[in-house]
Amino acid sequence: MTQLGTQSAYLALCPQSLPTRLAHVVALIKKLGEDVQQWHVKEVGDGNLNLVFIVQSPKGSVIVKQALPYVRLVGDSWPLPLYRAFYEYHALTRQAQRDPGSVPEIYYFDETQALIVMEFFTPHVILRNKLITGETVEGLGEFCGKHCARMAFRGSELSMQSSDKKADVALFAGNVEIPAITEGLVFTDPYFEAAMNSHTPELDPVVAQLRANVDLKRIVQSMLAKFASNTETMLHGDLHSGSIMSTETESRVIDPEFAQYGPMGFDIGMLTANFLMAFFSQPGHRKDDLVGYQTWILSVVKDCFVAFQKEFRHLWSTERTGMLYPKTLFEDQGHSSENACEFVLGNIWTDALRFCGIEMHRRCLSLAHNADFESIEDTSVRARLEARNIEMGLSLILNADMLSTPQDLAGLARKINEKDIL
Ligand code: SR1
Ligand code: MG
Repeated sequence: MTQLGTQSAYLALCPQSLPTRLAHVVALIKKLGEDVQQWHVKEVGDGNLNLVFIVQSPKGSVIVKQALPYVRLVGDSWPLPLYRAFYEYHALTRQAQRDPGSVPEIYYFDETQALIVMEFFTPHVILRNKLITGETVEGLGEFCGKHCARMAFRGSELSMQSSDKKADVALFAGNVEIPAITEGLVFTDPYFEAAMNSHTPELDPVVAQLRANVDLKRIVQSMLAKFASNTETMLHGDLHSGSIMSTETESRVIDPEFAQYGPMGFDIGMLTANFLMAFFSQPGHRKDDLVGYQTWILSVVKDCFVAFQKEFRHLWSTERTGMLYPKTLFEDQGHSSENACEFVLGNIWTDALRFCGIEMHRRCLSLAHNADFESIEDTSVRARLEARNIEMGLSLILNADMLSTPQDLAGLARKINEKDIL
């Protein structure tokens, strides 16, 4: 599938050059037809890093995603390796095996051009936009929870043969700069005055108090150590509501270019943070049915964890073929492994809550804020809602082990949502 050696040097595409430059690609011709005059190209990349083109013809449509050699959000003062497309390609193939149908099908990959041609999900839209406009998605929590459980379990040595898993860890270990973005922007920068940080000005007192909390910094650094050194499964690495596309009834996961091997609680924790940020930001977006919509978002959070735990237990009993907690040591000795499974799930839960709290902080304090808060124009309203979000994050990081169930988590969010912090 790769065209290594047959392509000229990397050159960024543009809507005008794309049809001619990709006219030779058989996979595209199959999808769009060979008359490139009929290919309509639109650049739609609204993320922080890449070019994303929708290419449509009367015959069909595809997405062409191409990495840029720098961070798009910042510009060429922040170079970024093109090799992230290689890792995204490998992550997509593994996701497709581990949770079939959950991610776009790949039609073509060109390593030199750092581009992937893949399935265009339509009429799906980016979930974050739906959450801002107040739309519901049937089965969202269940889909997300199941997906995270399948990825966590099937990418680990609970399931994989150690030789395969270790080879995969080695492959993904070549990706240094992308995890470094997360290590800096997510785990470190929010907690001091880093150069690229920004926050809503009215939040100053809240931010000063947060940055003075040494216990908080210690715990967050311990989570960074886990993120950087615990390679128990392959992560999506950037699973937020901008990495999910949904219709009213179905959801899909996109954009795993931050994939790396890491701790099982990371993806579900990051995603939960994005649901909670949608929850806390709602008063900035609507008055009608505010409570009803916030209640729905919390039901998604609960459904997601419940589905994660259910699916994980199911995989534990049906697909535990790796070297971890082997049946030879439990069932074959007449010993139940249920307690062991609950122990593993308990660790994932507390890790997830802490990762969740950290993500809630970074999206208000570091680089790359999210539209949930950022699109609230009145900064005094925005700051009031962000202050609740920051307090929830703090509470999760400091007290993760005091929350036992998804209901406890939802209860805490409801309580903090009623507080006037600013
Ligand atoms: C410089 S990249 C900033 C953010 O965009 C990506 O989507 C990740 O969330 C990253 O942290
Ligand atoms: Mg992304």
